[in-house]
Amino acid sequence: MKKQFKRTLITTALPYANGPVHIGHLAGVYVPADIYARYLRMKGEETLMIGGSDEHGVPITIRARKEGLTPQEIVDRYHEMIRQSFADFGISFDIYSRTTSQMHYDTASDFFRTLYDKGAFTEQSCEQYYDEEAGLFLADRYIMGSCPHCSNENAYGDQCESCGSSLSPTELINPRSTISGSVPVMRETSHWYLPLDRYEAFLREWILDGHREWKPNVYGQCKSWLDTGLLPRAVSRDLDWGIPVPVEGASGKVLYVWFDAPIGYISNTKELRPHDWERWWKDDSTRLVHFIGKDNIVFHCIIFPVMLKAEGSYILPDNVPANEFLNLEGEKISTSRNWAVWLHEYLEDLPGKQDVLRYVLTANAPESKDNDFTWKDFQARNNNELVAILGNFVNRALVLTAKYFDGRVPQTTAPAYEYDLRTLSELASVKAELQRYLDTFHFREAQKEAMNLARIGNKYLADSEPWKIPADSPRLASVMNMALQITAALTVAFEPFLPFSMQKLRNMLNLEQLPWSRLNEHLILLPNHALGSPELLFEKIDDAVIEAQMQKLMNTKKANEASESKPYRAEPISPTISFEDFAKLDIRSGIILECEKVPKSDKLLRLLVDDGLDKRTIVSGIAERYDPTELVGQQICFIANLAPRKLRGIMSEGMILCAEDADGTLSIVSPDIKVLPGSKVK
Ligand code: B3M
Ligand code: ZN
Repeated sequence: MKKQFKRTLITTALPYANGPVHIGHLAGVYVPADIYARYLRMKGEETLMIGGSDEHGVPITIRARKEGLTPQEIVDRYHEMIRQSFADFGISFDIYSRTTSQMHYDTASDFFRTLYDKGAFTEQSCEQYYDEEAGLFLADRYIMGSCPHCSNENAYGDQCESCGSSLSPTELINPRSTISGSVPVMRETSHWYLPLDRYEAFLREWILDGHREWKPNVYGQCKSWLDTGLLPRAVSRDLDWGIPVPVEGASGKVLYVWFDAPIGYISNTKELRPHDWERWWKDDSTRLVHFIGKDNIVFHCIIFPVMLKAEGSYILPDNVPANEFLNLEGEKISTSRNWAVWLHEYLEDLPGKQDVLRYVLTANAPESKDNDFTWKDFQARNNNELVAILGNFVNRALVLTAKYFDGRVPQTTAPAYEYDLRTLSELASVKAELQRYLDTFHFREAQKEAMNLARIGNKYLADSEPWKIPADSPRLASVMNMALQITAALTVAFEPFLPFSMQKLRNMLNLEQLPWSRLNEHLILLPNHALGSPELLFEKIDDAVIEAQMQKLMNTKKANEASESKPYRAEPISPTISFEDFAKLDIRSGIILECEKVPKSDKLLRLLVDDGLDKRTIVSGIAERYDPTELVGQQICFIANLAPRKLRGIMSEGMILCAEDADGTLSIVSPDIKVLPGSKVK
């Protein structure tokens, strides 16, 4: 027996607030969730869509350290940016909050405490890397060393980005702390664990027997986790950013980010509905649906449900329609390599085109396998589908009505031709199909069905050829009436997918937003109803626009190749010297008085330098970098007591100091303010 639900609680993965959001986020989670939420609301079903930023976790602390900011400053910046991007793209959250809210701190702490008091955790001690210089335990990401598989010297404690292997910090060869650079030591610590292994039987029954309807990719991943066997998972960390473990003697420990983040769904519901949040979380007539990407499946299908089950009073997810990944021009989207289309940049470059992106992302949604976004396809879908099919139909319907009926809906008469009847029956089947696809999270098929409605409209105009019918014929009125009813139906069918454009279309029709149930009515618009003025719903996107976007990606690629082909390693440090050794060097500042190229040499310049006591000649190999004339008057540093030596027949009395870049580029080391020539450099 299928359960009867009274309401739906939709949650969307909480993006980490350590960077802006890109098309992959939108395609995988937020657009599908938004389509679904809008659809349910249109059906009049009680629905909440919950979102928020995930503001804990190590990547945020790393970003903060890199930028010299506090983690709070980082999350404040990106939370706001992400929230704005979602709002700009019409993602219709009922709430978009954050995991640094007081409500969340309280909710997550209480949740932990309840499980703790119930004895749901085990406590285990383990050895972990500790940075003695910085005085803290190191999260996996804070440890670097050589990869045991490919000997990349900059592998992280959890992963080698060069060969892709996942690692544990103890596997690294020559580990070093990225915080102090020191060699970490093993130190004992203890953590609380959620004993997932004890829930295997429950999970098998609940998922493998009870939820065979889950998407094959989701069901399959769960099955493979369960078949491999589950291990206890640590739910605390030694870290100074996060929610403190609310237990005595746990100072310096915070909740593991994957423990607190999903509780964020509960906290945010509470923040939105302080008085009846329990109805949404603890009443089994509520249907809980998690929208996520495939890398989050284990957390939403196994770990969070175990937490909820252990607590005892919560419902479990009814479905977790996780998506695969979206690639960009054939390559994996990568934040660190800047291989992405960032939502805020998209809107700067293509203002007002939110719906075009929503459309293309849904048309290519990575529902059952990884999929690819390309700018060429983006252009083609805009020009050949949105403009040529949907926009064209709507435009013809409205322009012809404006022309022949003064912008008023004409009277209809009974269907007269075979194609009138066929069109009516096709309209009815569109609604049934559309609904079937939406109910089962097949959004790309659903959107295709909506587009079919516009195709039916175009076909109808091609069959009936209104432009050939005499203006005063009742047949023309009837044909245009049908075309307008299809246009009105489109505002319903496309509303979940293209909310901005449908608002625009409703304005053209002078129509309010209709409930889903009216989709297959043939008389949405009453005769004589006055329409608004027709406008273009979509516009063609030119090659130049697409080329500019491709160029942007090419530039990224070039920059990446340049930095990746030469993985930079500074030269090893020379053997240690004593202070006495150092003091033997007499380094001075000087000013270049004269400068010329050494004949028959590409590299050498002859410099005449004021050393504060006298003038001296120095020969230096910087001719490839500096033009002799630009150096006159330049301050330099030089070794003043180096034994003179002959270079190309010129006696050089010292050596000037230069920094040499990895590619051999030299640059003169110079005091950053004017100093007297002969000043000691130490
Ligand atoms: N922030 C991971 C991610 O963005 C994580 C999701 C949390 S959902 C509770 O992929
Ligand atoms: Zn490796």
